[in-house]
Amino acid sequence: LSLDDELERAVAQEEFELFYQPIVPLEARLPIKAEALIRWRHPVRGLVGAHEFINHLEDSGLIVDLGRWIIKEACRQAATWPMTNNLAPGVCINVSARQFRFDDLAKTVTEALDETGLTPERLCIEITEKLLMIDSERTLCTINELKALGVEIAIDDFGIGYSSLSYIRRFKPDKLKIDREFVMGISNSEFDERLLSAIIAMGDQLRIAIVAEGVETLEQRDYLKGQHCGYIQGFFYAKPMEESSFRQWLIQNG
Ligand code: G
Ligand code: G
Ligand code: MN
Ligand code: NA
Repeated sequence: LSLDDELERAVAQEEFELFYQPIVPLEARLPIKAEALIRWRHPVRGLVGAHEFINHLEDSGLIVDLGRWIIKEACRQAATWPMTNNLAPGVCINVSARQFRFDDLAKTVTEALDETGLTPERLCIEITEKLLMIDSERTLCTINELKALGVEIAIDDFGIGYSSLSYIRRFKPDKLKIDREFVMGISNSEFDERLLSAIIAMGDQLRIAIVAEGVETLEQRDYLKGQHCGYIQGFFYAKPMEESSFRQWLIQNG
């Protein structure tokens, strides 16, 4: 069986599940968030990471139907998470170009919120800069519909590849997720540190929350905290984990 055939079978057999990685605020008055990351429980190969199949799901178009399931499943699970610090945790969902093009995302999201009772400000949709480059008229329209629902928009992998300030100007995201590549410069490159600090200052001026990704060390965490970065995500706090473990994590770390 080819990978594409296997994936089609896997969608039919519902072999996918969502893992969650904490996104931790560096200020107490902000809620904890979690990024939903898809995993494939393969009957023989075991747990398979998204990087091994996400492009195939995109190219074959399977991501459209599965994407609707991802949005509903993430909202359904997030709606049941316990409060931490009297704040309700939020959930961030990756959405790919094909979903923007071939699904009515505003409708899918509206249904998911209605069915699960999750309030819109607890949901964040992550998009990549690459998506913003293509089909930009339609993308802008969908993003504005999502914003009108009260859902947050984040630009993922910010800074690598396709960054342009015109995207920030045009799409006015609520959040920027700075790619790990920049975080890795902390303690190694003074230039990279200044660049990070400049991005954080820009976010502050524009009222755009900054999330630093791929934070692995105490030095990185401390630097980002010192610069008043809004949120950090990475192995320093936790790896992506199954939903029941994330629920435990919330209770222990909230
Ligand atoms: O979790 P992992 O490191 O395997 O993720 C690899 C890539 O797959 C990341 O770029 C991530 O954004 C993407 N990805 C993970 N889960 C999802 C998902 O549910 N939907 C989409 N569209 N992409 C995802
Ligand atoms: O492209 P995107 O940012 O959506 O990819 C998220 C993926 O990055 C997660 O699936 C996770 O496996 C990976 N990731 C998260 N935190 C870390 C980290 O601290 N270090 C490394 N190397 N990878 C990370
Ligand atoms: Mn992401
Ligand atoms: Na990213």
